[in-house]
Amino acid sequence: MMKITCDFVDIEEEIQSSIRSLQLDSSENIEVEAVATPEVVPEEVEKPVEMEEEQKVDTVNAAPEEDLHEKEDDIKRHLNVVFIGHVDAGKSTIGGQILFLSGQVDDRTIQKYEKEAKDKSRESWYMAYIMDTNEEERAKGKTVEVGRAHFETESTRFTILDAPGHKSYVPNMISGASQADIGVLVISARKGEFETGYERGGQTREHVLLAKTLGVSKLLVVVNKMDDPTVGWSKERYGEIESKMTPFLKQSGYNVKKDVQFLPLSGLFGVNMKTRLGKSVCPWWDGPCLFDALDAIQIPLRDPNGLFRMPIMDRYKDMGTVVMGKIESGSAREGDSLLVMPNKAHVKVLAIHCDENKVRRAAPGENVRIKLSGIEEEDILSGFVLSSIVQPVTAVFEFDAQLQILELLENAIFTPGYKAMLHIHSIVEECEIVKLLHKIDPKTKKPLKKKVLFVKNGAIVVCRVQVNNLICIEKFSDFPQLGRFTLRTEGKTVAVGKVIALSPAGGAA
Ligand SMILES: Nc1nc2c(ncn2[C@@H]2O[C@H](COP(=O)(O)OP(=O)(O)OP(=O)(O)O)[C@@H](O)[C@H]2O)c(=O)[nH]1
Ligand SMILES: [Mg+2]
Repeated sequence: MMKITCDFVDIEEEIQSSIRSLQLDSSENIEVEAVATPEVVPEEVEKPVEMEEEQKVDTVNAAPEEDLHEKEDDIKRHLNVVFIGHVDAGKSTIGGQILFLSGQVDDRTIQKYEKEAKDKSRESWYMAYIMDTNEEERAKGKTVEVGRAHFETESTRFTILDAPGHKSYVPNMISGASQADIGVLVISARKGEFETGYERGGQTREHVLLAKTLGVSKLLVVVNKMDDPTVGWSKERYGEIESKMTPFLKQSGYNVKKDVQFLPLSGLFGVNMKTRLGKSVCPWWDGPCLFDALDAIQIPLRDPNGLFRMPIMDRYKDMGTVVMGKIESGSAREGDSLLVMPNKAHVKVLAIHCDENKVRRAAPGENVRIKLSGIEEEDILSGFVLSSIVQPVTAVFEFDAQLQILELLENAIFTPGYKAMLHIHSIVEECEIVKLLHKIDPKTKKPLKKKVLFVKNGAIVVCRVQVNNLICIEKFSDFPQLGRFTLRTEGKTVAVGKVIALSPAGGAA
């Protein structure tokens, strides 16, 4: 039987430490208004996990061995990379520069953007305009919606997800991070900017914590704006940022030696991006450039023969019904019969698109568009799951979860009756905590016998969660990508958790 591996072994341990550090700044008031993201909502993440889970063999969707080998030979690996970090750190600029350096944007377009940026008194934003495509984003110089683009290195096809850094758009950032395999954490080295990003009110910490929780297993920490006059490619400034970030990354659950790599960069001028830094610019840097570092990142292979699961992020009509999302488990092929859950609609796969290319098959981890027959677009909502017919995804109104409380709003008490927004794969749904079952000792990880009436910040608690609409989720131990979630209240992430038991609608718990 195939095994998959994943690194979300011990959520409580990982999160515990990150919380401690977040609590250092307990006054860090991360206010976030929920931004209307009706269609593009958090999706879950493919995950490399150290925990070994047995995957059930999907007899309906399992592709013949030779078929999939043939596929592995003929295409490059694919990785989704999310750009995260505090507002104005340079995420969109780096994204735009990547597209420019990979030949996808020509000089004339850049000149057009330079003019447009100048007209808006945002001269230095022209590179960001490649990623920030809507009027509001360009006028304010802030990403709102997660930007999406593609590029290739020697070994890998990358989908870039350019997340917004502004605190108002954290739900969109969650959406981007939850689709990603790896992250590029962008930090501005400019005097004062690193400090505001890192310290209270900054999004650097919240983004790191969310990324880890959402399954972003590897991070490249890009120290950007090294060209800035306040920095001048200073080794000391770079070292200061690395030494301040390292303990925090450790506390957030990242294995800094194995999973994190730092590198200096100038996104605006494209330095240390496609080619290595010249000694004349920066004599002290011996490491790789961004493209090489991205190319070298290894994440565990996914099992293409697992049960099929694809949370639906969006859908539209295009001479048929097309659904968009990331395949979290199994593979899809033209002609497959699948189920749209929870409405149990039998559908057939008519066509599959990866990026702009039509493909016959798509493997786990791919972001795809799938054309279906047997269902109308209006019968699908984002958050529905395209699933194998054999052992389809579970639809529930209620589930048990192990929760790590991060930081509740002031005066809030976490008791039965507590309401929050549940973000789990592409679902955003109001939920209520209906029962606190027991607490878990953070040290021994053992359940505590004492009856629990309420819990405080930092507690680990097993509780029952209820939602008003049927949702399709899985136990974390079966499909980590469909079983890990965040709870948010008034725009603030208050808890992270994993699903440990499901009460299937209409069935026994
Ligand atoms: N000097 C210098 N400025 C940079 C660099 N990268 C980005 N900037 C500037 O930083 C500002 C913000 O850049 P963006 O790319 O919009 O930043 P962002 O991280 O995408 O910001 P949000 O989307 O709002 O979170 C712009 O004025 C950029 O020109 C760099 O490497 N050097
Ligand atoms: Mg941006």
